[in-house]
Amino acid sequence: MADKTAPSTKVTSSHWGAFEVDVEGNRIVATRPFSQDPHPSRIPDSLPAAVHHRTRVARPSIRRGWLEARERGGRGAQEFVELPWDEALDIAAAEIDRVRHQHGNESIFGGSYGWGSAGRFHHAQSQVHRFLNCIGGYVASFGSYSTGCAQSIMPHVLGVNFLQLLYEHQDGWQTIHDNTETLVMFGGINPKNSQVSMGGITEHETAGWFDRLATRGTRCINIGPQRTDAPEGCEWLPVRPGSDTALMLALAHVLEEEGLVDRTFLASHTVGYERFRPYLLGDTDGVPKTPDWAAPLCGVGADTIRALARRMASTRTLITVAWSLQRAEHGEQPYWMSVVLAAMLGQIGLPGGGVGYGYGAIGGVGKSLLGLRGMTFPQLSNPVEDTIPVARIGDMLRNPGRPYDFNGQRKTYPDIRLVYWAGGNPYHHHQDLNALHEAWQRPETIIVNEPWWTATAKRADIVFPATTPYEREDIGRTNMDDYLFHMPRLIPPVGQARDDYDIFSGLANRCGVGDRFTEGRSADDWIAKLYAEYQDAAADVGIDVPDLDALRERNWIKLPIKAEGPNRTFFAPFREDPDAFRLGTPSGRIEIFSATIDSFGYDDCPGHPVWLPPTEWLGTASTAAPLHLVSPQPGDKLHSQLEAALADVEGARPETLVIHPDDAAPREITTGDLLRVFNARGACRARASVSSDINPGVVALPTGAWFGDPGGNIDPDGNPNVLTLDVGTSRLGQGCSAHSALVQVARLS
Ligand SMILES: Nc1nc2c(c(=O)[nH]1)N[C@H]1C(S)=C(S)[C@@H](COP(=O)(O)OP(=O)(O)OC[C@H]3O[C@@H](n4cnc5c(=O)[nH]c(N)nc54)[C@H](O)[C@@H]3O)O[C@H]1N2
Ligand SMILES: Nc1nc2c(c(=O)[nH]1)N[C@H]1C(S)=C(S)[C@@H](COP(=O)(O)OP(=O)(O)OC[C@H]3O[C@@H](n4cnc5c(=O)[nH]c(N)nc54)[C@H](O)[C@@H]3O)O[C@H]1N2
Ligand SMILES: [Mo]
Repeated sequence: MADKTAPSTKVTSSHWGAFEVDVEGNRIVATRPFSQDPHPSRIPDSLPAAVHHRTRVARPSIRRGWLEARERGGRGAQEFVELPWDEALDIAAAEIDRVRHQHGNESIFGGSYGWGSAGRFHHAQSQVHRFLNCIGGYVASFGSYSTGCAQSIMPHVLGVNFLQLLYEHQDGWQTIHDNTETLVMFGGINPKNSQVSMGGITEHETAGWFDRLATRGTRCINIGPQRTDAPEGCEWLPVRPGSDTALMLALAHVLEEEGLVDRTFLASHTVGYERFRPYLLGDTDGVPKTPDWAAPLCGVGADTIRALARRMASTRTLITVAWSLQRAEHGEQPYWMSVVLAAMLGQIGLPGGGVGYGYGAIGGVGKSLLGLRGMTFPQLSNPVEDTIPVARIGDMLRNPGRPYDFNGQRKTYPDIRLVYWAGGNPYHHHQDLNALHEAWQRPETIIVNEPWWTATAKRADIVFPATTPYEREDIGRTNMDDYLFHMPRLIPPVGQARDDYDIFSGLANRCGVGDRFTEGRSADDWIAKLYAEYQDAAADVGIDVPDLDALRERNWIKLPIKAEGPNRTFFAPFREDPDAFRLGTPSGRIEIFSATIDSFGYDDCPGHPVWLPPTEWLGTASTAAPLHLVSPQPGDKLHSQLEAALADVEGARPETLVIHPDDAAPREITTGDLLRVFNARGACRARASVSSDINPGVVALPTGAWFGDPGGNIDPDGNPNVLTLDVGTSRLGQGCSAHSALVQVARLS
């Protein structure tokens, strides 16, 4: 095969979009925006420095205490010994064999959550899962930190697979533009977040659509704790975090009170309103959910609530809900209640009406493309059936054998002896990191494949250095983007890094399953095979894609898979004929009351949506922890990726915490001050940005700073997950509750 080291400038793809890369010798020296992108992301600016950063893992490394005495304690506190590849692979394979033979594959956790990097073949999750399946399976995880709670509740309510609804079936931006008069955005729609989309996003469109909505006169209302959650020009209705369900109930109450409920739609397309209505009116609990009831809970005036409800009933209204609302304790409730509110308005199934989720969360939502599948490295099947809800990893490690509830099932946490992680950073993504760190000491062995010495790599026993996408050839494509990329190998592997595929091939050979894992193919062979299958699948739907050599030559192509003009509203057929187009719920209708959920008997998620205050929110604020911390996604990177380079920039660390002037003044805090942010779970440093773009009582500290010091000390760079609460959203969803946390802030003198 021809030399795959590319000439000096090539385009590659990433989760934050395509970009041009300049290479000199063996180094990436600069990145530039891709010509076809109207709103390119600046995230790749820090990429050259990150790829060649001193924090790259240079060689296979084993923690000294583990290597010498199989000590478990000391993770994160001990030095590593560098070993030659063959020796390190021998040791890791022998340990994997020991654990699976002594304790069974049920004792191996391979959930390995995380975004890793774009590129279809070198997809770290697929690689690790395939390897573990070849050796007899592993405990997997269900759902995501992004939408785990919604993935559990929404099938009960709407009878759809939530991810399919999100990515393939929601109204496209053109449909919204043409039809929606009022866009009611719970949690905003943030172009900062829509920079990113899993698998890639080439033309960043969200900001451009907001310009067009403004020209058209669409009223866009951002309901949430931060003005900056929506583009400039949108109205801002500040609400207290965690209170959206109360606000939605009050909007629903106004509809009832003022005769604005679409009873015909409720009768023909929903079940259970008669069970919900007495709760709404207060007949069941003596508390009518009026605007006056909700006002002190959510911080929005009763008159404003009334006016908004009337506006929603009298115009074509699309309610959108950010994923952040369900990344919080009782996150099931605002999601369920948003459907009930939309059903009461009777616009579900009308173009630009009803309810939608995650517009802006990632850039691919609302693109309306013909889903063209393919290019998936087969993971094979997992002989171990046990899975955990993804965000319950801390509980799992802490409590082997403990029973727990999940979406109607009574389950038991497995007894995990070995953890294998590739393509994720739990010390970035998990909540209550000090507690995680204690639980993390329990397994006998932790193996991590990582390009960088992240907090997770530093707390592993065996670390294999992985290549980044710029060091290997791959194909970039996703169902949510209309471009196809050849991702060239731009530079040779940094240090002794190897592709995940090579690492797992090496382990598979040693564990006696080499042929099963590789099927006799090299990475090149796999890419050629998967690409050929993709080409065939495209041809089946009449789309011509060039062969692999031609794609290599062209670097990228635009695919003709974008719907021109408005798309067909997914619920339109159901709206027109609910008997012919039944939903996948037990009743075939939208379930305002769910007999299934009711039968679970969960007090934290009963049979219809209810107001359940979170354990930690402004309603339970104390002098020790008076402020609500939201920890949104960072604007300058993807999660913790590229942090190595960003943290080097003078003054960039610790991370910036946004605080309202009313909260800053009594603490004598001004912009630029160094802060201590703390609660009973931990503490981190942050740098103050005093701004009235945030609600009083709320502070925002983005995720993504690498976790520094374990134990009770202060995290130096500002990782909010030392402060967040590690509880499931409820027994139903068991999702991540990152956005429900109370903290105190003080100036660090
Ligand atoms: N407080 C709080 N916490 C949150 C959230 C929140 O809103 N608030 N959001 C949550 C959400 S929605 C998410 S999705 C998670 C994200 O959490 P993660 O997905 O775990 O975060 P990343 O930093 O993207 O981790 C990916 C890791 O993969 C590594 N990597 C990249 N390419 C490769 C490769 O080819 N091979 C290997 N082996 N490794 C590779 C990167 O270096 C990086 O360390 O965070 C969650 N945590
Ligand atoms: N640049 C960049 N973009 C990203 C990512 C990234 O790391 N960097 N990560 C991607 C991933 S994995 C995901 S899952 C998505 C996440 O997309 P989202 O879940 O939408 O994102 P967040 O940033 O967690 O939250 C958005 C806003 O919700 C508000 N909010 C928090 N709690 C509440 C509440 O109770 N009520 C209301 N009304 N508002 C609230 C906060 O002010 C916050 O800024 O973003 C994706 N986009
Ligand atoms: Mo996410």
